[in-house]
Amino acid sequence: MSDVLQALLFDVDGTLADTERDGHRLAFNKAFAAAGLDWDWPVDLYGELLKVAGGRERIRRYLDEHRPDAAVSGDTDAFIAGLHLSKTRFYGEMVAAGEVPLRPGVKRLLLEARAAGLRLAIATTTSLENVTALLRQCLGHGARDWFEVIGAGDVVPAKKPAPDIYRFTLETMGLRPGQCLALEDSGNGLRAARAAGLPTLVTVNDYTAHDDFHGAAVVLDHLGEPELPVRVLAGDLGGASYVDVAALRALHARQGHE
Ligand code: XBP
Ligand code: MG
Repeated sequence: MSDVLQALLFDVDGTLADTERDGHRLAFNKAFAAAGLDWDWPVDLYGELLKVAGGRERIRRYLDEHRPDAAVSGDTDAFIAGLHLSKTRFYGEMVAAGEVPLRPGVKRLLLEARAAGLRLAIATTTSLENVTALLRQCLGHGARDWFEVIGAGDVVPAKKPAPDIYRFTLETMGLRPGQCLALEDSGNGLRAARAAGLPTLVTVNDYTAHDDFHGAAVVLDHLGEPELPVRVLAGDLGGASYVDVAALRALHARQGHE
């Protein structure tokens, strides 16, 4: 890859922030309770359900596999859409209350990347509404504009692990995959990015630590900070103890020689 690094494409859930266990999962449970359902997604079950990207898709899988006899009033699509709308409201409230924190190193790296003139974008399965709520709460009102493109949710037909959202984001920016680096946290996300041709840095979390990360440029526990060194789980960060723009440029350049 002889291209120079021009842009960083960020996943949101699990990558920018720890959104899943204490965010989305609890919001689903609140929506179930508000709908009068006796459903509850404990931490372990939610880990299994996370194999399905997308909230509506996840509810459908649960219904099919765990509640095949559930009496759903009316049309199943409408039932799922209604539950998911309620879940999104609860999630927005939790984000606005500061209950969904950014991961280590994320804010620092975004600020450094902006200062270095790297272009920024988001490519996510979740909704635009959820992304903007998170950016506003964690990074301030103007943060939406740090990102040239926010590829989110249903703007493409197929969610990750399909590459569609990354392709949409690249096309909108007018960039080739070799000019970019994707940042992901899950096997599904990595597959989506790689299928779009993107070199990919992975930061794992408790839910994704055992996913298949074959093909990642490097796999880390988090992005790190000067006082919080990273653990390199696979690949090579060139001796850097945390992820900064220099480490990303070097990582990107090395992808051409592997
Ligand atoms: C993220 C997801 C979801 C969110 C979805 O995948 O699949 O966890 O639960 O939020 P990725 P919605 O990080 O790979 O984009 O409920 O809005 O779909
Ligand atoms: Mg993710």
